[in-house]
Amino acid sequence: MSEAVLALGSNLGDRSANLRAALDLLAERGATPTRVSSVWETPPVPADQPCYLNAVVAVETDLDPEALLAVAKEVEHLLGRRPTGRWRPRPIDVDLLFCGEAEVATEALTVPHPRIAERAFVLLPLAEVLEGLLPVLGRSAAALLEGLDTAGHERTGVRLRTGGQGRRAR
Ligand code: A4P
Ligand code: MG
Repeated sequence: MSEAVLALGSNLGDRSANLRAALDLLAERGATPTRVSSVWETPPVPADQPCYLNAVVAVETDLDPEALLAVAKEVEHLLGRRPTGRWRPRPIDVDLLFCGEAEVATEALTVPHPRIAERAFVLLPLAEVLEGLLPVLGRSAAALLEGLDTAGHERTGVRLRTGGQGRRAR
């Protein structure tokens, strides 16, 4: 078993239900959530689309990075995501931030995710799940956040739970 860290984002449909359903579907497919961040409401990048709910989840898994990417894409498809182009609105986005200390650079997959350091919507929830130095990058999420614009990023009251009971709020 190793730990992977995933970023979830939703800006279409019932956004909090989409995040909860993603946790359940990941658990059913061998990526078991162990720690989950707050749910953050974040300004969209680029700005011409609805606001996002973002969260970060640590999972325990036996899946290798390529298999975990396949699971992430399957979960996106099951929750209604269809190809609309990069950075366009979606019911759910599941990105692999870290897979243990692995570094992957293929056409299909880059791990760690290449835009972690420039995305406040990733770093704010990530700082809640990984408090110390980040794998491979060797800096903390809090340190990477310094200098980034976090205006408009707010913790919501939405709660996600680990343990496959994510469909209902506590
Ligand atoms: N791919 C390569 N590496 C990875 C990885 N580590 N994790 C490939 C996931 N996928 C990875 O993905 C395009 C291709 O990237 C996949 O086929 C996979 O083989 P995608 O999900 O269609 O593209 P995307 O999500 O639109 O872009 P990207 O680059 O994955 O994510 P970004 O840069 O994070 O942008 N604004 C707010 N507020 N909140 C958001 O969550 N998300 C994006 C996505 C833009 N703006 C946002 C948010
Ligand atoms: Mg993505």
